[in-house]
Amino acid sequence: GGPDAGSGGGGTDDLIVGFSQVGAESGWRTANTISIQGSFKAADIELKFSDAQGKQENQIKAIRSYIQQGVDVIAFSPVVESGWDTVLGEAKAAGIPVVLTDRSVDSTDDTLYESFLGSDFILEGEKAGDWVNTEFADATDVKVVELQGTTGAAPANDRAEGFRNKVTDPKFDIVATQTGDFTRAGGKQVMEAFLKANPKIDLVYAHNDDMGLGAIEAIEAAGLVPGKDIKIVTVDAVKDGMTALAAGKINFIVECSPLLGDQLVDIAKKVAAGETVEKRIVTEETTFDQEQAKAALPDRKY
Ligand code: GYE
Repeated sequence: GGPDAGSGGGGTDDLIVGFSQVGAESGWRTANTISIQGSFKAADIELKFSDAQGKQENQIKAIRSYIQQGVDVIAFSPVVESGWDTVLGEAKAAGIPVVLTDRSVDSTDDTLYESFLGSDFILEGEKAGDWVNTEFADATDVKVVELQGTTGAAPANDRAEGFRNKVTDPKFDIVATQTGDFTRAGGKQVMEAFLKANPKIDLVYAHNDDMGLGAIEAIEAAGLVPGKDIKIVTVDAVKDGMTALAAGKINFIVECSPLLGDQLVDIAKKVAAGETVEKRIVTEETTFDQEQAKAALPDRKY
């Protein structure tokens, strides 16, 4: 319905959007879910929401069920980058526009989706790397361990790549790298193993705050002081991460914003109306050192 269609004539209130979320692995994810659900509610648009519990097969099932139900728009945050062409082809054949939210897919056919809304994860890894270069400017031998995100996920692949784009000086030695699945428990467990296997660790690069927080527990349990004996740089800047940064246990955080809800509503309305949208919409983000975290913390909403 156009402007004169009257109520019930195909306005926003008739739209139905299906969203498949990754899971509830981190503070970031929880904030992202709250943002998306809140924004659709505020816009009075029906949102069908499903939690894939970290499994691609569950997301594929959810997308197929949204196609079957004939929703107007499908949005999802892909658990991993690969393996989406078939199901996205099915959505396309059904004439349902798809919006990638937060994470991307590695499909070479970009007609399979309308837009990708989310952060530049390579840039985030590069920002972490820039900080490392400055922080260790005078050091000669720096042993680094890396806690990677979920294997095959865009932010894990890209944050690893961005970091390596910058941390190129041969004085840096990435002695261990392993996935902690973006969870606090995973970060703790992997860090415990790293500490046992490596007599000297100078720096932890964790792909998200939660794994960094888990690493802090492991470091303290080993009788070492996080932020001093072992420095820590993470990505996200959720409240628990910022609290640890302000307390001196983390040294630097690269922000990744989970507040994608309002932009997603806007994109969903446009693609449902057949309007073209930007193929790539990048989230704006900053970085925080310990003093900046202290200043930002009182107003931090998530
Ligand atoms: O950094 C991490 C979450 O895809 C950007 O997923 C997101 C990442 C975020 O589990 O905490």
